[in-house]
Parts: sequence; structure tokens; C-alpha cells
Amino acid sequence: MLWILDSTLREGEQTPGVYFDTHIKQAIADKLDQIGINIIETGHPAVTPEIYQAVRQIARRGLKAHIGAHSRSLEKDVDLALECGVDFLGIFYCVSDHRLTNVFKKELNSAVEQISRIIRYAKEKKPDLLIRYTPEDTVRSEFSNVIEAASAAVAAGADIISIADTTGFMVPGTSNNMYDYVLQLKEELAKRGHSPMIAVHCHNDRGFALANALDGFRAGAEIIDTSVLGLGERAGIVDMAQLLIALKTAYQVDNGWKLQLLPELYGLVSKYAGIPIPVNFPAVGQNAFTHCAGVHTHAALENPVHYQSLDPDLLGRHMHVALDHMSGLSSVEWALDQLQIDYDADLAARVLDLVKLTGQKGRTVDEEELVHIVEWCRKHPTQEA
Ligand code: HCA
Ligand code: CU
Repeated sequence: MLWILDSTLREGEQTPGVYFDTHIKQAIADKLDQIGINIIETGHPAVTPEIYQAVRQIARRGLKAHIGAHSRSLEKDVDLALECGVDFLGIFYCVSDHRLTNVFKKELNSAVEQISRIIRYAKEKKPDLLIRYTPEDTVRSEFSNVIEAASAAVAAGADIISIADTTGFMVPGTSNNMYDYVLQLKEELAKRGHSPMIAVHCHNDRGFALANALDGFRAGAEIIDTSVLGLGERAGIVDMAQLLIALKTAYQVDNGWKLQLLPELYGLVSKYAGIPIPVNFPAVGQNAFTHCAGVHTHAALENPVHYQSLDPDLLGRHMHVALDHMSGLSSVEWALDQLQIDYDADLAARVLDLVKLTGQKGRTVDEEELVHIVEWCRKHPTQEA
């Protein structure tokens, strides 16, 4: 079993300048639920009264997904989260020696005691609450500290231990890799009689968030954190669309996700985050299924698999051909056919010449301009361009 946790509304809102109004948060949560996301992390209620309200309202929406709140290891944060009516609580507390000494000014023992106390407190208040404990910056913390804190957290009632690669430190195939980390954590916890669900939270500072998440999955992680467009602190975290597509098409994992709703969700999040979807973004970017160079277009129109390993149908999208200086005759013929414009070989050739000239100005010829080009060529049967 694999669960997807989406943190667009919590981690994603930690992208500088990104804020989603409550009605937008609700719309995003609804869409995540329709897609089949298992846990929706909705925010940290202690941050602002508006976030508190948004978490509370989403928790009352009766969605299928678990609705989660983020919380420091403090009673007052737990109280606020529980007031909101969430059924998932993510408690974080870093236990690296460095952070304990310089920031918290605490011994490991007293930090572990605080973590256990807060988890017991939350579980007593709401016994069916799903509790995740995250030793923030897990992978750069002393492993023995992580094991001690995680074991105590599970003994106190935590259901999930999340491995946070808070700074995007892990690199597949090196000695710091998520695959080995998940295996070692599971093994050490098992020795102590604990078998919590393991989550992975991978940041993208080095561009390996997705690869690390998949490494974690191969090693037995049961929950993967994502966000729409990979939004989050700095370079963000794992992009949801890319993860779901990799799982479905390459790992044969399919929780019945409604991938066709992804373009709509991405449009919604991009619009209200004020962050455009890069045109070359996998799966949801404008160019993700667009062929450009004549050689490619010619073969792709023969059979898309020549230049596509991903079927656009998966996302309810279609193959497209761009018209610019790279185009060939087949590109123009395809575009003319799309517009149901009659043409002969001479017209197509002259349209191609003009398309190539226009493309050299640094833009693609869209449908509207193609119609003008065709009209111009028809009115000027001899070469006057
Ligand atoms: C944060 C850091 C965090 C926490 C993850 C978690 C991280 O913004 O609080 O609580 O599971 O990357 O470590 O996002
Ligand atoms: Cu994070």
C-alpha cells in the first residue's frame, strides 16, 4: 500500500509570496480529493487565524482524504489543530546535535521527552488521530538521535515516522541515498519492536526530490509527500504529477488516481499562486506533448510513440505540433488538416516557407496566424514574400 500526502497548502504556501485564500484552498483540497490523494496537509493553524479557519473549514468538508495539520511539538499547537477537527497531525522537531545545541538549547533526552509527551497528549485527546512524527532534517541528523526520537515517538503513539530531507541533501547512488536510509531506519525500529508507516519528504535543492522519493518507495516507504508544481521552501519538494505518472507508468502502482484532473488542478494552483507553469514542465507544461522539428513531426505523425514515451491521453491531453523555423512539410500539412483547410502541394510548400520565416523572428505560428498566412499565399500565387 502506498499513500500520497499532498502538502501544496502547507509546504506549498511556504513558497515566497504564495498565499491561497480560504475559498481557493477549499477548491484545491476538493480537487486533490477527487484525484485520490490520501492525506491533504492543509496548513499550520498556529501561523495565522486565516490558516486556522481554512484548516477548520477543509476538515469539515467531508472529504475522503485524511485532513492534516502541521504542528510544533507544543500543546498549544496540538490544541489548535484538534479544534480544527483534523484527523491527521504532523508533529515536527529536529533532533540533530547541532540544532539541539544552537537553537533549542536542549539535551537530546529532554527533547525526546517533550516529543513523547506531546504525542501522548494528542493521542489521549483524540485516540483515532493519525500522528506523524518528523525529525526535521532527518537525514543530516545523527542516526542514533533519530532512532531514539522515532522509537520514543512510536512508543508514545505516533503512527508514522517521516524521513525529511529538509535541505535536498540526498543524491541517489551515493552514500547519502534515500533507499539505504529507509531500509536502515525500518531495520533499527524493527529491532526495537516498532513498525510505523514510513513517509519520505524530499526537497529538491539538488534536483533529486523525485528520484529520492522513488528510492524511498523502492525501499518500502509507504507515504510520499508531494505538492502541485513541486511548490515549497526554496526549490520546493516532489512534484505530484511527475510522481503519480512515474508510479503508474513505470512502477505499475495505481491507486485509481484520476490523472486527467491534473491539468485543471495545476492551472488552478498556478493561477492563484501567481507562478506560471514552465512551458517545458513534464506532463502539464504547454509543450509537454508538442513536437517541433520537422524530423520529429514527420515520425510522430506516423506514430506518436516514435517521439513520445508518455501517452497524453493519461492526462486528457493531446499531441500537438508547433509551427516555427524548425517545421517541415508534415508539420504544416498537419496544421492545415486540423483547421480543415484544403491545400495542394504548392500551397503547403509556400505556407511552409512563410512559417519558417516567421519562426525565425522567435515565435511560433498559431492557428490564427496560419489562417492569415494561407490567405496571403492564396492571394499571391507567385512568390512575393
Ligand atoms: C518545515 C520543514 C519540513 C517539515 C516536514 C514535516 C521539512 O517547513 O517545517 O513536518 O514532515 O522539510 O523538514 O517541511
Ligand atoms: Cu519541507
